[in-house]
Amino acid sequence: MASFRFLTAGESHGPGLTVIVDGVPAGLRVTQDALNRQLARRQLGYGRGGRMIIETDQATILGGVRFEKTTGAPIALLIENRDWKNWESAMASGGEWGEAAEQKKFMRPRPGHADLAAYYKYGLSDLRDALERASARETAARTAAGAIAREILAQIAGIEVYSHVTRLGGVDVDRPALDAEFGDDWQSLAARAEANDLRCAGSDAILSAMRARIDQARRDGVTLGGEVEIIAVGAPPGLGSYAQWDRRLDGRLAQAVMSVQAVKSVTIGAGDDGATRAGDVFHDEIVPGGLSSTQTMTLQRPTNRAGGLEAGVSNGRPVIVRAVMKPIATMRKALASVNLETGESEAAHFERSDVTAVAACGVVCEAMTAFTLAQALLEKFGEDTVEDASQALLRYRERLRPPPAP
Ligand code: EPS
Repeated sequence: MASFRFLTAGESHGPGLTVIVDGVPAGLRVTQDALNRQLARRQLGYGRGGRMIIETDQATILGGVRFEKTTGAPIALLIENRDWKNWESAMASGGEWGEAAEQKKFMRPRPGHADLAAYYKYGLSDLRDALERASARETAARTAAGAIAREILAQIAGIEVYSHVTRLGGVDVDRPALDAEFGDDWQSLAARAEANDLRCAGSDAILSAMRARIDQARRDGVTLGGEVEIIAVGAPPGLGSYAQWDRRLDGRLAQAVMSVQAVKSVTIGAGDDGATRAGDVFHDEIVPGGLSSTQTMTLQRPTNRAGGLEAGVSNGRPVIVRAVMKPIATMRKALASVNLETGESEAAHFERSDVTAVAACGVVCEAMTAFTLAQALLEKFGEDTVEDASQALLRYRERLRPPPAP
């Protein structure tokens, strides 16, 4: 089992979210600023709701880091909920059930959310207990853990993880146009996306259409989903393994990204096209890449339909994961539901929500992708110190030499 892992705890309207990130190699530079930068990215996005105005997420490091360097001990983080001050009586961990809790209680499950599942599973008499933990607020904690994973990737291997929104509420980017403009220059594409409130690299006309769609959904009291693409650049070949099902990196990435609240579909590379394209236009040919500066032959893969993964192993090309986020289940135009106390048909519970959070979902999916890749990197190159892992990666790159040209 990988040493690098994380656990989160905390409720959306409790005092805060906590994260323990375990198995972080010693000697990694980690600053509160780096964590907070990622948290701030997660809070942005056209279509977010009132909560993001209340919160300015900040991670406080409670252990595992001294003078900006990790010690090998578990890293403990706290992200306080500013909204807690409005919920102290309703969400208190001590004392007795009272008027405040009663007012916040609900028993009309929202279709698509955790409410009904939790009612069956945990026998709840207040569905708030489910809402509070299942809320996507928890993704702030994941983003903080992911920020540490990003440092592992960057400092050991120079790997960077980007994302951008490709579809939103039925408005799609012009993919051929993006491919023609950026090709494999993911950094520039991501920079374009990062500069706007949709985190989308599409044209101004597409951004306007997306914003209009969000405005209309807000007026209609409904929510919108979309698709994000996550790209990790710089991963060496050989992460993951085909030797056993649970070591396949594609499967591990899919699990990590699918676990993000509201994600309903995960694809690796052009995986969807596998249902329509013949093999000769689906796979990526292998061609000689000429001599390197050290006079050894290199190989090239002119296309990357595999999304950087073949047989569950990274192949040196950018790792590309796409995730579809469903529309958020909490809606002003509430769907039909049943009051679980009376058995009567009633509209589902509604409280403050986002019209869409696809832009934020991209940041969270980056975090989960970074976490999974960092886990695979540390498994292969050593989990104890950054120095050991970096040296092991250098030696590995030395032996990554294809046979000499005939
Ligand atoms: C979120 C915080 C939540 C929601 C949203 C995501 O805060 P609140 O419930 O106080 O508005 O805005 O989560 C959902 C809508 C949901 O259904 O899970 C956040 O921090 O991202």
